[in-house]
Amino acid sequence: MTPRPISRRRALILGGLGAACLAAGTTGLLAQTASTPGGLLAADTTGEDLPEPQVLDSRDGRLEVALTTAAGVRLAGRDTSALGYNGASPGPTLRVRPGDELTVRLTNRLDQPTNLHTHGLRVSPQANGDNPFIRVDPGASVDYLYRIPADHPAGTFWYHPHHHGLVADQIFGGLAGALLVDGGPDLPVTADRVLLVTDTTLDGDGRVAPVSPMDRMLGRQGELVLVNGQYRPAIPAAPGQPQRWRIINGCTSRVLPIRLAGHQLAQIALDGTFLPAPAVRDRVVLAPGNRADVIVRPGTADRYELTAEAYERGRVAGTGGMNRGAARSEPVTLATLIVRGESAAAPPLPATLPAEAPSADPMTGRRQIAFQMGMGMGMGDGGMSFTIDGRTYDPQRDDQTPALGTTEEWTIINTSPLAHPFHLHVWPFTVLAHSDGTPTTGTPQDVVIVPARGWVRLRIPFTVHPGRSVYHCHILDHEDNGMMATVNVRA
Ligand SMILES: [Cu+2]
Repeated sequence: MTPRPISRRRALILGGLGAACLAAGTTGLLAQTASTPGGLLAADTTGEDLPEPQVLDSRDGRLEVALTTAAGVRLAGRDTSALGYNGASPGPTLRVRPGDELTVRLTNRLDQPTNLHTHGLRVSPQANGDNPFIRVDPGASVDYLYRIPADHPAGTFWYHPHHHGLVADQIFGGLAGALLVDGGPDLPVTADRVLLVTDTTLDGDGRVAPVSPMDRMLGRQGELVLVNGQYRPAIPAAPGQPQRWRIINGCTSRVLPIRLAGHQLAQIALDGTFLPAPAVRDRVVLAPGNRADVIVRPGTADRYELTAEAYERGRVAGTGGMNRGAARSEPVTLATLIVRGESAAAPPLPATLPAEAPSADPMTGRRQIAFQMGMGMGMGDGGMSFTIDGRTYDPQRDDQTPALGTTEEWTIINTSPLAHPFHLHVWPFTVLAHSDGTPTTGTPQDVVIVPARGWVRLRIPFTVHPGRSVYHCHILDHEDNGMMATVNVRA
């Protein structure tokens, strides 16, 4: 069977932002990009091979990296004024090993503050570690130092800005990169690929389109869904030669229910830690921030679409036409698997994987935490407030103060009509139960969807890394609007 060629000249109409698209907010980024939304984008790169971001590898226990944030990157095959690290979106892939020291000199060439979060890494939040309270002003540089513990799991993580109020704008603008911890078992694969999925909306001049108050309320979803900065790339493969795909949901608000036509996905890891055994699934659902490592075992020569199915996070039924809308994403094609060659059988999947043993420590504390949305004048965008336990984010306030060495059970309650993904920095959790009956993995993760008007129950070991950090909704528009709080783990 001969693979069908993919059209490189498929034109894509991007438009329909409409007159309601107001330049919300007053940030420099928005001021810079607020003009003529919509327009025609010729996506003539459709079918280009999946590009791999530059890889920066640690050597002799160290990786020293300089990352500069600036506008001006190639995205979807064209020159844009979107944002990148070292001139690229995504930024370079950082590869470290357990026990390494990673230093990052972050230089800010944006016209607004930024900083850096190493999403999922189990490293100290103190000083110049994974500290979300650090602010890097325009023109300034900050040196981060991350000491990767010797027992850190080998897996897939990512980095992105975390300056409160600008997180959604900057990730939607293009700032994200993969961060891999090497090690783990030898897997029967012939390729190991990063698939960092982001979404954004570009206008006809290659500028990131402004975002409406409604988009900020529901959580913005870009019209272009990119993999490693490319629009609908091709992923080459040979029959029976398995590949490891490290799929990272770097979208600002979009949930990705991922499916590969004609194939099942053998999930081997979630959020950077291995499952006990490959879980063979028809689809894998990733909230913003989640990662899944899967083994793909290519079938006979043909082309197969990798898609994200439709997903609805809920609906807001406001009064008088205000604040009413569905937080829904339509199905999109992410990439196409192009299989060429003679049919061949794939080697068997590994029977077991080095999953972490579940924590057996006794539960020493219980907390309830409520994600809430409410109507109120002057509160957030569209008159909607986004709170945790009735309060918006205050970096000065300690909201939770567990003691170092304890293990706690947290029940996250969602009183709102939208699902919100809960994310806790530094301290991964295992999910004990979901109100909607979603099966649990028994392994640690760092983002979990809290169903609309539902709850999740988590077990969180605070057994390493004293210090202050944050938990928040990973619909980053909600986080920027106040749906974030602090945790101070006291030594
Ligand atoms: Cu949310």
